[in-house]
Amino acid sequence: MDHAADAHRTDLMTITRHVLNEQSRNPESRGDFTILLSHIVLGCKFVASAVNKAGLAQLIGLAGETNVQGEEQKKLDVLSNEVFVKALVSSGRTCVLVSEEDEEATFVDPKLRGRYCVCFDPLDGSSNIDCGVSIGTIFGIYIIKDKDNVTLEDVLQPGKNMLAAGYCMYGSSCTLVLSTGTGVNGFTLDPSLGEFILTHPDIKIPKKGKIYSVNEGNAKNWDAPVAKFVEKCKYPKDGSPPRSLRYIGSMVADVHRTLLYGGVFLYPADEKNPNGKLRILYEVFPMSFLMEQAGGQSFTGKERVGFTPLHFLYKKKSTSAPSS
Ligand code: AHM
Ligand code: MG
Repeated sequence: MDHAADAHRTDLMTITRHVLNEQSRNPESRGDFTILLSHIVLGCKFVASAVNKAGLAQLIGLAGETNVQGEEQKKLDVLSNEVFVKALVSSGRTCVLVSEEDEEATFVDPKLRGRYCVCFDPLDGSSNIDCGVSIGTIFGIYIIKDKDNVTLEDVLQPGKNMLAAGYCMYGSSCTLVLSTGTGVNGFTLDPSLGEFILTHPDIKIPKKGKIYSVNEGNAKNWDAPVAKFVEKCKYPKDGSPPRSLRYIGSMVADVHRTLLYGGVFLYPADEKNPNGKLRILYEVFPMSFLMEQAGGQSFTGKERVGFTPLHFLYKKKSTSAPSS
């Protein structure tokens, strides 16, 4: 038996240990964030396991379909949403949740409320679910000033106010990438331990990248500056070699590759989607937070993403949370 190797494995930096270490540097910390994160991690493990079994368990396909036993099937994204909502509510650390799967925000029962607002896409990359291509969960976390009087206005904060963000990619390995505002770290799920282990400490996006990533099928609807930029990627005029095109169509996977290999990922606004296709609260803000924390940049085309005001999402009639 290789005792040296075993001893090495007992010194693994798990995600919980990592967050506890970060927490111990802040004397005011009460451990709430660590508890919240452990519930997010549980959700990710649950979804990772469901994604792995999807083909076998016939979890793929349309919601509402029945399986051979006559049981109603839940589509993976519906199941993932339920998993995260339950995990986040039961953490006792959230007061409001915004999910891509739910039309309305979920205001947590006053008895179970904590200080955090979590905006998330439980399973992004829906077009890739049924063919086994990488998909992922994206989340962004805000702190709410007054948890007992939380309203929708509290949720519609610009990305620069975000406290932490991350994603979990369910691909050839399951990788959770997290930033709490002091850099970006990547953790890979060790299935034999059931733990996320720090495998990518302090991720920095390479200064130069050779890849551009965009759905070029939309090119006919792009505006002139976007079309010109992509043209330059393919036909550079400065003598540099053309860039390679890589596009998965799962934002988590495309952003993950961009973080590790460098380059640019874009989903430009076009005639069909004047505000772009990606959802700002639970897709664009968290990913931009991570990009900037890794030394990269993120723009809407007009300004830094984190400074985008959310007035266009704000309906005058604000919905109040039920209070205690
Ligand atoms: P979804 O939330 O319905 O899964 O859509 C979001 C996804 C992103 O992951 C990805 O970047 C984009 O949609 C791909 O869109 P398209 O298929 O138009 O290229
Ligand atoms: Mg999505």
